[in-house]
Amino acid sequence: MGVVILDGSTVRSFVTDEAAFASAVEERFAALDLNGDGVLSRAELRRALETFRLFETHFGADVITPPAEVSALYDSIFEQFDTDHSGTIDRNEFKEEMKRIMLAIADGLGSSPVQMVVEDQDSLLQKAVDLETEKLAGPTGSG
Ligand SMILES: [Ca+2]
Repeated sequence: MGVVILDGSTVRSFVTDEAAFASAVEERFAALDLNGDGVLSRAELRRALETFRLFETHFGADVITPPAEVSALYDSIFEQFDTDHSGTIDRNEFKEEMKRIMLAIADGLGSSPVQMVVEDQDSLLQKAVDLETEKLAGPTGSG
């Protein structure tokens, strides 16, 4: 867990860097695909969302969301990912939806830098910051 400072343009330039974004999403997908069958099931997505601590962030730590409501939220998020309604999320669906989410985050951040707590070194926001740092370091920062 660490604190990163980023604004909308950090996130946006990460998402529009096709190669960097694709490889970060691919890594994320592989980590979430617990049984390695190449698609994400409802249970796998739910576990991922629990890891993101999405609801705590959105609703505040003090608010206890009723379990039925949480299940409904997980279901509705799953439906957003599963655009062809096959009952599973494939790599492409995952990538497209993550792109949409990241761009929504970018819009929300706007141009004023904010501090965010990143729970997980592998998070996409952390990768966005890493990429920007690399770019600022310039071509001399080969690695
Ligand atoms: Ca799977």
